[in-house]
Order: sequence, then structure tokens, then C-alpha cells
Amino acid sequence: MFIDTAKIHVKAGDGGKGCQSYFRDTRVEHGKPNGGDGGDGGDVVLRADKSIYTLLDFQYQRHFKAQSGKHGSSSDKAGARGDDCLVRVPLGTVVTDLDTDCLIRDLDHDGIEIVVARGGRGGRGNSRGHDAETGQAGEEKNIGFNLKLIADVGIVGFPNAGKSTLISKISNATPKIASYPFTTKAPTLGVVKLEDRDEDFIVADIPGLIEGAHKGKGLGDRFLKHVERTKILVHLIDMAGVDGRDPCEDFRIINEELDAFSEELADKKQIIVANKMDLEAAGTHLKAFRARYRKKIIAVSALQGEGLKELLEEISKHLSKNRY
Ligand SMILES: Nc1nc2c(ncn2[C@@H]2O[C@H](COP(=O)(O)OP(=O)(O)O)[C@@H](O)[C@H]2O)c(=O)[nH]1
Ligand SMILES: [Mg+2]
Repeated sequence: MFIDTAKIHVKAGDGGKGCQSYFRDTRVEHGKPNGGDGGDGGDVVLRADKSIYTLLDFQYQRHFKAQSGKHGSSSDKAGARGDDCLVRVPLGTVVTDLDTDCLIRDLDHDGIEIVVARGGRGGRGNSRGHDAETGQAGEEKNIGFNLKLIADVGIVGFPNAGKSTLISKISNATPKIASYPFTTKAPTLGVVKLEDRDEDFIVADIPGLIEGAHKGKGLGDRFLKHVERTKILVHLIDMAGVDGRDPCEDFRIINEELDAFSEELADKKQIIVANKMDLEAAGTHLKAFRARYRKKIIAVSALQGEGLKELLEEISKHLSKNRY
């Protein structure tokens, strides 16, 4: 299951107690204080990990606790520091402090680590010249996660337009494909490797967009946040109008939904793609589409693999332009 929000509770380790003790042996009655310091508590640390795609694990485990520092002991022995608690989260997780409603950090690069709760300092032992202290308490917080996938290209279009078919043909993704709407209930990520491009790029198939999605129809606009940080959109249209649909209207409606979601999505560069060109009705519809919109459109058959090379070249061209 694809889960893209979660709430967790974190507690860093408490500092260990400082020790109150005095040197003693047969010849010394009132020895010097020699209590060691307590160890610091461990931190709770988050790490962005590109091999994780969902926040599902946090539905089951919500509490994360780092180890407390060990107490100091006599003969000036310091207590050991508590172990950190490392929590791996998907690359693209936006982390907020729910107690203050403040953004902590957007974990937008693989391997970034942040401390979300700092361990308490260990108390000092009496060898420091005053009475031993207790350790400080570790920080404790409620943390919110909001996953926004990181992909270069987002594929949008009506259910059944052929998004899953397309992503399965151009990338390593293996989504479910079927001729009924809402087969895909979660965004799919796929890696595309091109021979003449040194870098791979990532495509995301965004399912569930229909008219009224921004008002919560169908799967609603739940998944649109996942295309917010893509560099370009591939707007896929079923040009054959297989379900008795009008491709021109489909195009208009999806754009309206993008508009309603955010200005950023409305302004994003779109590569318009006419799919299902292997079917007879598609030719007539494409003519009508061209007459109405006068925009560049790439004709493909995702199913038969026609036109995909041209599409990939176009994507690659725009991604290179976007590089800085
Ligand atoms: N004839 C034809 N059918 C296609 C093409 N692309 C997808 N389909 C079919 O359209 C249906 C919906 O495809 P799917 O990829 O699941 O669409 P999605 O809902 O946008 O992910 C499936 O039955 C596909 O086999 C195409 O280029 N030509
Ligand atoms: Mg699909």
C-alpha cells in the first residue's frame, strides 16, 4: 500500500547521572571526589533513503526512542553515550514539528541526515568540584511526515489513457494494466535509461485524475502533490476516445484540474502526447485536436511501442534545458 503521510513520536535519550563518590583506601580517610560524568543521551536521527517509496511502515510503528546515556561511576569513569535511533524515511519526505507547526526540513536528497530530537546532556560527576548533577532529559517531539515523490517527469491523464502502459514501456516499472478505471491506486515510479544520455531520469505515473478531482472526486487530487516537483509533465490523451470520450475535452478537463490544484502545476511545461494511435478513430480525433489547440503533440501507441523514441527524445531535450 502506498501511504504518503504519517505522524510519529520521537524521544531522544536522557543524559546519564553524574556520580557522587570519593576516593578511599586504607591510608586516606577523606579522599578527593572522583565521581565520573554521565553519558549524553542518543539523538533521534532521520535519514532520506531513495530505496524506500512509502511511509507505510509508520502506520505500524509510531514511537522511536534513542538510548539514554549510562550513569557515571566512581574512579572518574564516565558513562557511555546512548546509541542514536536512526529512522529511514523515503527520499522526498517533508518533515514538520507538529507541536509548533514549523517545517523542520525537506529531505530532498538521498542520504541527508537530520537530528529531530537531541539527546540530553549527561550530568557532571562530583570530580568536577561540585556536587554531582542529574542528566538532562532528551528532547521529545511529535513529528509529521508528508511524502512528495521526487521525479523528473510526471505522467498525467485520464484513467485508461494508457499511463501505466507507457511507464511500463519506457522504464523499469511494472505496474498493473487493465481496461477499467482506477486500476492504479498509487503513483508508480520508474527509472528510464537512455543510451545517449549519461544520466537516468525518473518518471512518475499519477493516477486517479478525473473531472472534479480537486473537489475530491475519484481518487481526488491526493496524488497531485507528487508532480509538484517534477520538471515536466507528460500529458497523455486517449486519442481514440475508447470509452466514448472526447479527447479535446479530456485535455481541457485535466488542465482545469491542474489549474485548480496550484499555479505551479498550471505553469509546468507539458509535453502533449496522443496515445492509442494504432486505433482507427484516433486519426480523426487528432485532426480535430490539432485544429482546436494548435499545439505540438506527439503521436504514439504505448501498446505497440510506436513513437516512443521520439517522445523520449523530446523529454530528454527538455530535461537538458532544465539543468542548471
Ligand atoms: N489500442 C491501444 N490500447 C492501449 C494503448 N495504451 C494503453 N492501452 C490500453 O488501454 C487500457 C488502459 O491502459 P492503462 O495503461 O492501464 O491506463 P491508465 O489507467 O492510464 O494507467 C488497457 O487496456 C491498455 O491495454 C495503445 O496505445 N493502444
Ligand atoms: Mg494506470
